[in-house]
Amino acid sequence: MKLEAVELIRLNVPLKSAFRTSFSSVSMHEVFWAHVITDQGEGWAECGANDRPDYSSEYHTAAMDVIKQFILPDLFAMGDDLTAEKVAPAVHWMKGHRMAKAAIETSLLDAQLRHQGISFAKYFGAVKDRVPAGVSVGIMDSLGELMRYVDGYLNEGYLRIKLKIEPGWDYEPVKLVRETYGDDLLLQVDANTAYTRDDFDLLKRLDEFNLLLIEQPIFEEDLLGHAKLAQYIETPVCLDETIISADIARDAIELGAAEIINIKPSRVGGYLESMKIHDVAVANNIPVWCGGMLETGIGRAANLALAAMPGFTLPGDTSASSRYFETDLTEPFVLVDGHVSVPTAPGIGVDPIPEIVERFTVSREWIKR
Ligand code: NPQ
Ligand code: MG
Repeated sequence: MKLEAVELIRLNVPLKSAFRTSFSSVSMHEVFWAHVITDQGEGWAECGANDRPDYSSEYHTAAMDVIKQFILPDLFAMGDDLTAEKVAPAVHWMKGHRMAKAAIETSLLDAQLRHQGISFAKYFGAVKDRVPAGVSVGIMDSLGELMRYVDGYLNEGYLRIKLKIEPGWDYEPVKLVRETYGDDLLLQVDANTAYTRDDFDLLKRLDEFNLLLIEQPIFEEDLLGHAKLAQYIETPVCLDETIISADIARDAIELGAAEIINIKPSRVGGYLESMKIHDVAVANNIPVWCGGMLETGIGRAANLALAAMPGFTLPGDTSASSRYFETDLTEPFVLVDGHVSVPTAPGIGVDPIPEIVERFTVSREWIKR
């Protein structure tokens, strides 16, 4: 295909309630979309970069700049030879910037598959038409507030609860949720790297609660530290921020640092790399689940297709649109019997709703070949 132009749309979408993790608390989803115009039609993707380099080293204005300055010139230069599968090799020379690369690769994959009449789910080899939904619950100001949210999500039918934790907000909230809802509740925690190698005894206390997993307990570059922790505690160690490629996934598994993997397409450079990580995990009998950022329907749709692949055996963070937003910018994804349906239409299978997009648009910028 030939890339004609790209529109970068900056959006600020208010969250229904503040989302607090060990590294930030946000009330606004500040994000941008890549909208590509090709000779085969249009494509859309949401970039996973936050407004600050807090989850990873990327942030949205930097990702937009690297797209404009380096990624697009390389892709424009490819003329008719461009395909979505050729993006990663073409920009491999560029160190990092995986969320920026993922946004462009995904929007081109969307254009390509819409043109071919193939859904993301079909392209990925999905085996489900709906996926079990978990929900990510932020750090709260009190245990009472936490229980109100957990109760609400369970009443909506979410099949798995993930609690954000940090030193000082870990043992007590986990204990209260476990004791309130019993041993059958699928319960896990996510530290977003908030602990250190000195906290292993603190983390071992959570073994009491039969958690599904503990996600990214320590520094994302500390593979050995996670391997040591996995030996020291019973709770399975799941990695998120650490796993930025299939090669690192393979090494983390071999070292025993990753007993479970959260596959997050924007973090690893896109859905093609995500498929490779899925295959590495399946080959090593490592369960995977689909992680998320705070995606609008444009990002959520693509994640659901990935989560329908056979190796995704644990509920992911593919919550309904209403978990985060009063109004989604596509047809909303809804929770039915604890599951969310996988889009079946070509490409990502959903379209932006123009009048809603307008409402949340901060800026639009065209880059032409
Ligand atoms: C995770 N996602 O699994 C990430 C954390 C995350 C759903 O927990 C702004 C502020 C955007 C905090 C995106 C979930 C964020 C954010 C993702 C935290 O680690
Ligand atoms: Mg995480």
